[in-house]
Amino acid sequence: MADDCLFCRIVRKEVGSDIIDEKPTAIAFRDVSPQAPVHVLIVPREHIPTIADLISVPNSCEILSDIFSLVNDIAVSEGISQSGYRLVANVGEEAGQAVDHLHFHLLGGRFMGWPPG
Ligand code: DGP
Repeated sequence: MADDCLFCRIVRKEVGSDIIDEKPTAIAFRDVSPQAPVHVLIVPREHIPTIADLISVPNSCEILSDIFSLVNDIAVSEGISQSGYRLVANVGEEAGQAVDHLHFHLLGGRFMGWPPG
């Protein structure tokens, strides 16, 4: 845990968020600035800065299993498992990663394919 990390503070429930579901090593909450009708962030409880750092974490398999279980469960509960959804993880500044705590954006509920609708 990092004292000054926003998502660590959300995990510790020191900062309020709309938490949707939780697993032993990961939690899911709604993005404060949604880019789609469904926009959920799925984050490990442990402070892991990026995907690139995940490989050196001893329980990385358990964390990934919890994250992808949450993705599947939330896609069903939010009604986007059949229509489709996008799963995005930004890594680093150039990709637009603003919060240095690994997170997956689960986006759905609108057309995101090509050509734009
Ligand atoms: P990224 O740019 O990939 O690091 O995405 C960070 C996301 O975090 C961005 O879509 C907005 C979201 N966000 C920032 N601050 C908060 C917050 O305080 N609460 C919640 N729920 N989401 C936040």
